[in-house]
Amino acid sequence: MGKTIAEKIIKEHLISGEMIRGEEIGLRIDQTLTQDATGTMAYLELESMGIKRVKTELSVAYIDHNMLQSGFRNSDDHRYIQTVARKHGIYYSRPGNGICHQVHYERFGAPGKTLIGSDSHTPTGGGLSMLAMGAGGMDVAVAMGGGAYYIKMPKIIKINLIGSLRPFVTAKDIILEVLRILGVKGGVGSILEYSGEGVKTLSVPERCTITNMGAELGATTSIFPSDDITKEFLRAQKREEVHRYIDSDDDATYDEVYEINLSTLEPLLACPSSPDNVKKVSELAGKKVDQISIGSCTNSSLLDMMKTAAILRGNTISDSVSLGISPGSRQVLSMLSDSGALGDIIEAGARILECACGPCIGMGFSPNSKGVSLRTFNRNFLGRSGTKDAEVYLVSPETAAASALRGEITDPRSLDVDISKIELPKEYKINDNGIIRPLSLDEAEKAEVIRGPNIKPFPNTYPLPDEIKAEVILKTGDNITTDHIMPAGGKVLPYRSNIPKMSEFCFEVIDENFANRAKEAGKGIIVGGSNYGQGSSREHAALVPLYLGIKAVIAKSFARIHMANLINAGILPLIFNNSDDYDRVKQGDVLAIYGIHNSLENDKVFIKVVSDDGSEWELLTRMEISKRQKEILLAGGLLKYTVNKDA
Ligand code: MIC
Ligand code: SF4
Repeated sequence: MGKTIAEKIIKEHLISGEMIRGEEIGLRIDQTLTQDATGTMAYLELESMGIKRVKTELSVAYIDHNMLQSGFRNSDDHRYIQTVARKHGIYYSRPGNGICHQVHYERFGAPGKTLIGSDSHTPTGGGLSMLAMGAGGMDVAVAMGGGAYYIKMPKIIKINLIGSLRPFVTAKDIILEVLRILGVKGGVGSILEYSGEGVKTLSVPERCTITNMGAELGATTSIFPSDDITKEFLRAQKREEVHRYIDSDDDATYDEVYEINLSTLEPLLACPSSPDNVKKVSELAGKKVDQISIGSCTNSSLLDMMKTAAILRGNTISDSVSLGISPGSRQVLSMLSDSGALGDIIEAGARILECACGPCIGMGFSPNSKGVSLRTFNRNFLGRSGTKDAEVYLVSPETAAASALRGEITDPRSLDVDISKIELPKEYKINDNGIIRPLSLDEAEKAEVIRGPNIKPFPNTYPLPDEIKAEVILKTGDNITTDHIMPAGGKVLPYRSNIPKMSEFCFEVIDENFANRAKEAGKGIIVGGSNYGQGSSREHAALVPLYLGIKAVIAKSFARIHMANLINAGILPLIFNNSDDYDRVKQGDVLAIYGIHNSLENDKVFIKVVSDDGSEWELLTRMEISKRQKEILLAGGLLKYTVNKDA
């Protein structure tokens, strides 16, 4: 039987399990990446597992998230990552070299390879036909040590692209259209595979915009074929030798198929505060805008920046807006500068920010109170920008630049400028001196790993008990993101290596007293709605609740990476057997989860619920976890499981 692109790559890397939808499979991982905000934990975990040298073909540690370096904390963390990386055989991309996903597809990605990264937007590499997935730091550490990465064999959804984009309609509008159709839960348990004639009209950076934001569908990953366009991109990056052709077979079968006609698409935007709240730009045209930010791993490629520059050229931005631009990599910035396009952007009145995540993760450039901010990013979750009452819209660079000129949401098709001739360069400027190579084995032996005082040991994990009796400390609604659980931003990010300090901010955006209540109770349970834990891969969203005594999370459904992170931290994830029971459980109820060890046999878990009026009832929940994950829980988390297994 014919195979899809993803099935071909999975087959080549299959270590355990069968390629049957929903079954757990183990994959050999060729490449890993980490970024600094999740990296310190990942490397502490790598060291605790006793891994001396990485066993992957390539591992890279990027510094791109936490770049403010106010005080010693960030700098200490960067120095720790640099020294631990070099000693363990890992490349180190220095601060300023660019955003991990952008640099990775420019300089390291290769068609047909598997990549996991401690960042949920790792699927960006799918634009280069990699099987690239976001994972928790512990899973990345295990993969660096040569261990497999486990996922449930996903469904494969085909997105058939027909026609070609009209001027000022972009790759961002394609992925916003997919989000409009499928929603933020629509990709859960699936890989999205792009095919059709329309694919041939999209360059690698445009494909990467689409695969990047596939993360917002909850998808395991997204992938494009590897074709002549991929080859040409790699040639221009002087890396043609890593190219190979990969496409689906004609008789490949898909679980679902959607068709998008590129010729009829219009500029779109995602309204506050969810990436699937998609409308046409024309519907909101004229709305006053306070701030505009162009960048992030979704839209910071040279192509995005050149188009932005062409729209801004010879103009001045509106008095009422502040425009910030963060090129995705040093290669992009340097080429913008060489071509003169950077001058056009500066002359128009934009602020040039660092080649880093910056405003996307709330590291500065927060909007004013109740401000309207247009961002070319991938997430507009509540509070993520750093201003809780701001209205954040997600748009293409073209829409952003047009709106910056007028000071209001503007359909770029109304501009009197032609940007259709802007193309990718025939040769990129290659200078890899922002990447520091690992030490040789001999040198590594003697090299010291330098740790600053900000790095605190991570919390203790506990073997799964047979009974848990605890209060519901928090009940949340649907679609709770990891930004709700463990906010990021300039205030909290410096403590990513310090779980006790981070715990003060847990759930702060929706419930300021959560951390205190949890600490007072000593142990607790969280009840969530559907798609609990969507968004980032940050394992802090599990490690901090663990530190605060959370023993179990009961939800209608979980996001993939977060559920794995809970298990890796030794927290029991349970699913309501009947979603209506969610309404009956109240915050403050005391739950007795009993017979847990026996429940591991049949996956049914019974809970006695005692409400504050003294009434009692029985709640049925279930586990949707593999045999291996049960063993991880019994061992007290992935770290202990791995160390015990290798002992
Ligand atoms: C994000 O976009 O939310 C982040 C910040 O890149 C996270 C990683 C993190 O929390 O450090 C992600 O997407 O996984
Ligand atoms: Fe960085 Fe934003 Fe991309 Fe996350 S989504 S990796 S914060 S640019």
